[in-house]
Amino acid sequence: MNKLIITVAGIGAEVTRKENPNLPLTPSEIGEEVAKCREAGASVAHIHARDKDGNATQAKEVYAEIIKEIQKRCDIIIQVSTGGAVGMKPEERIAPVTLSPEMCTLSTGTCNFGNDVFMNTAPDIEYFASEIAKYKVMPEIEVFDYGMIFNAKNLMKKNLIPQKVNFDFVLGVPGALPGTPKALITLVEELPQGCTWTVAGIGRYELPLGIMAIAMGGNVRVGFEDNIYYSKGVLATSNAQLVERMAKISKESGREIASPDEARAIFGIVKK
Ligand code: KMH
Ligand code: ZN
Repeated sequence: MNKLIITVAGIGAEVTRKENPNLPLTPSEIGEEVAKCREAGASVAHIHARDKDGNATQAKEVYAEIIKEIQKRCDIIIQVSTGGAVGMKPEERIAPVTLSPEMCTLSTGTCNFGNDVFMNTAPDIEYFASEIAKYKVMPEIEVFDYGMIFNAKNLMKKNLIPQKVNFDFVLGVPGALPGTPKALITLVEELPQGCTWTVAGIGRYELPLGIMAIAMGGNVRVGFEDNIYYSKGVLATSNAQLVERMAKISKESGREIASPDEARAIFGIVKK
């Protein structure tokens, strides 16, 4: 079994400080928080950006500032979001990819997202894939619903994405796949050969699905984008607290934690 790769998704596009006052929002807050998560065991940082009012933005300049604040503190793999927030246009969402970070996300289908719709039409997905390839960024495939893994396989057949990628199974978004063991196992059974996977359990599913992934040889994503609680009714004091718990469970189970360079080797990323 490979060492465990922990991704921290510490910002998100939807969560607010009203929901968890410990949410990092500015580039320097994000830089500090990500560095603490790196110390706690994270090797990938999934990044969203916020404007001065705390609203989601895909502005290249804000992402550039965040990347600078992270890189001056640590060597974590930076994975920018191309999902942005619901309602954003593809041309807006792709902006951070033009900074050529090491990784970015690529959602391969449309799904309900609470009361909203997270739109990813087939032409838009191909547009994202071609821009991601143009800027030599390693995509991570975000799967919220069952059909999305088959859409990703079709992109592979068309050589629009690499044959070896990491899949992130995002389970428990209201309106998409549930956060059940059955849903996770069903997706893992469809994983293309040579690919790796991560699970991002939403809300109360974060911990049990993370423990499953540790046991099954997958990887884990935690953080305020997915879950703001440490336990039922108790807010997490930081993203690092959530990372630290996963790292501890994994080590106690006999599975070591991958450093960013070890995660680069597992994902086939050449350090930039
Ligand atoms: N904010 C969600 C609608 C991604 O980062 O690639 C989409 C999202 C996916 O967060
Ligand atoms: Zn995201």
